[in-house]
Amino acid sequence: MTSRRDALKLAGLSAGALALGNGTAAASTNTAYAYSTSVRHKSGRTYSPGQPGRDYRPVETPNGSTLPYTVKDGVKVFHLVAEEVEHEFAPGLSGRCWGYNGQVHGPTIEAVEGDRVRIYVTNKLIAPTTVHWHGVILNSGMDGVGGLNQRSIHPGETFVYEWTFTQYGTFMYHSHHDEMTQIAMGLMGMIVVHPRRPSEPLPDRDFALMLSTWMMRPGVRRPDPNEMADFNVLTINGKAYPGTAPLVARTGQRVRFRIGNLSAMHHHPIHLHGYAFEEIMTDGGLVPKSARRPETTTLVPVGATRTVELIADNPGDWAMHCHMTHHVMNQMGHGIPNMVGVDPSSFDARVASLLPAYMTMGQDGMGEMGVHIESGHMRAPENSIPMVGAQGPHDYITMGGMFTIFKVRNGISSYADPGWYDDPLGMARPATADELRHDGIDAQVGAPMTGHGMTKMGDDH
Ligand SMILES: [Cu+2]
Repeated sequence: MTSRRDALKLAGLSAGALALGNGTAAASTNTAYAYSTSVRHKSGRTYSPGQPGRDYRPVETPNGSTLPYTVKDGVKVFHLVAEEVEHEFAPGLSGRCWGYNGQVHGPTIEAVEGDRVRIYVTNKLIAPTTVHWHGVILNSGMDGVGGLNQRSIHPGETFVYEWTFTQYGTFMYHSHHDEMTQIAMGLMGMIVVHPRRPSEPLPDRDFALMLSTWMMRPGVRRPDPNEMADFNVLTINGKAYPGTAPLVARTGQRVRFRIGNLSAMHHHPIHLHGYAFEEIMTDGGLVPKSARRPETTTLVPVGATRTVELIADNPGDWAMHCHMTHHVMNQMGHGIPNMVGVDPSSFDARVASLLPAYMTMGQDGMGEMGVHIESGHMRAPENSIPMVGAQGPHDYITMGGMFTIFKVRNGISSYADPGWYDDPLGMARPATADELRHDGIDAQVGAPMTGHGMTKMGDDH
């Protein structure tokens, strides 16, 4: 399909694009690819560009978007712009991050197996960068590792990458220059490639979810890339709960979650309530049917994607979250002493003479902190969301971070947030005296709830 003339045209295009940048040195070294690759799939077939609706049902990126493209001479042309982005993690906390096309993280790149893609990358950052196409099998010169596969894209330059997708699945893209800084600042996104001839039933709802971790020191607007272990903002598609959009499906639909993880050092066991799902794909490819097993939690290691699927046959509001308990907290300080079971009243009274609004937090655990902060009893530093969750339909939801809600409803025609679920089958509630008597339950059993097991502050034991 690609003639010598087309190849020359490709070369001409890329040289033109490179000339847009500040540097011209790359032009002579990076145009060779146009001759060395063809528009043909590894099967030997040539495909026309995959079209949404005809060849695939588009994926949805909650709190994000899909990167638009144009088609030029049978090639899908995309443009990524790496730039600084003012990003809101959740109401009350925003930061100056790095992202693509005005977003943290970058938009999802979507294509179809056999598609030839050309991706321009413009660097509007203050530092050099590159883009690596994680999990995508392509020729070495397009792999995007700074120094190894190409020279870095300097500020102001536009580079061009081009290849044919010979596989399908869920992949990622991220900076591969000064990864420690640039990934910590947010330079990443998802890649979804649909099969040309699907061997699996097509999902009705298909969600792309990128997990990442940040250190946002209270009062500071820059994520801290130097942090190695202590991350206090944990996000799905760049959002910490209650900033995460709900995942909405209609009862009976086949639902797919494509979960990628580019955290600095944390693997995330993503747990879904109300369902067992099957892990059908990794970034390495399809899991053979005989190797799939039902799970309620899928461990998504750093630098990997896990794709799981279920039939949404259980209506309700279902928590979907990382099961690392500190990963469903917002901006918790981990350096504070353990206050559980400590009665701070005498200490509080003494401090109150100096600081009238002072309150020691944590004697009953951390659950009440978000309520105190939202109700104004406790003031949080500016631009911070310490321990904040959200008001739920029945009480305060004491979760933040890597938490979202899978909302399954009967007969809905819109995927807008349907509000809270009113369960017709009943809900947990206080037991009545009649019920306790009927079933022979002694509610007075056990340790008294106050005064026992509390340590007075200042005691040594
Ligand atoms: Cu986690």
